[in-house]
Amino acid sequence: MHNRLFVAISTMIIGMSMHPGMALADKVEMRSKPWQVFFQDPMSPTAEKIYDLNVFLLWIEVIITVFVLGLMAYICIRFRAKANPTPSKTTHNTPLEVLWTGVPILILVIIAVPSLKVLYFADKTQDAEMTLKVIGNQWYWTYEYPDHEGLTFDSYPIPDEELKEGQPRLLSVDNPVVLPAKTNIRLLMSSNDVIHNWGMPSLAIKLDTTPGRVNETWTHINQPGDYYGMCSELCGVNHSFMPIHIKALPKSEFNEWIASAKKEFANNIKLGNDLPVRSAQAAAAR
Ligand SMILES: [Cu+2]
Repeated sequence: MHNRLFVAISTMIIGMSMHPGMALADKVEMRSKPWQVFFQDPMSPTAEKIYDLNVFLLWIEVIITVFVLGLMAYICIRFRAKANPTPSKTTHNTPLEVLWTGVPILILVIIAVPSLKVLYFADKTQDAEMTLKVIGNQWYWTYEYPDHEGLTFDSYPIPDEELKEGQPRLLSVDNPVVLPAKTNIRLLMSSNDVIHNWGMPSLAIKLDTTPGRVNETWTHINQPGDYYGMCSELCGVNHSFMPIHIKALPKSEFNEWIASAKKEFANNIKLGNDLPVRSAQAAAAR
């Protein structure tokens, strides 16, 4: 137990002082490890920025906590009753009051500037190379590739008794969503029934899929590999059984996969998508 606690605390301290980023393997597997306390390694530009912002905020918190703790200790010792038999009746001090109003405002402004920068960066990409549409259902995900002739399929969790060697429990699905690595991908999210949330920690994506509206974000997966996430909005009894598995492939392998998936899911292919994305142009061009 102490050992685990030590590992947890040292991971946090290491996490606070360096940017782990780039794992060296050419294929990564991104999911939480037992007793992990800090973030998963950031694997997209947005995730890297959020990770760095979090470390920055953590240091500001450390400085404030140490300062307040020191101040409390100083007050407890310096102004203790024993050493001050007749207490001072001082109440106001204008310069001090200006200072303790001004400094927190300054700290908030210092935090707001990088926060807003990251928020706008994560919001949308100006040059998407492809679009993925994510649709939440009770209780599975539907994926659509409007740029690839409306290729679409459902993604269900694999029950425990059907798991194969190496497939993580409660995270594996029958049809992973396959995406090209090192590509700017526009993500459009919606839902067929209730509000779900497509949460992928290592890419720093956590966006509600809301019935009747389309939410947009984007990603750029730094490395090929397996990325695991979950529905992150309480959506009903099987909420904990709608995992997300992204299989990120090098671009050339992705194109091969698209060709085979078009055959495998031929019966699902939808033309004239219901979203005003490029599929309509693609259908018109045929
Ligand atoms: Cu859900």
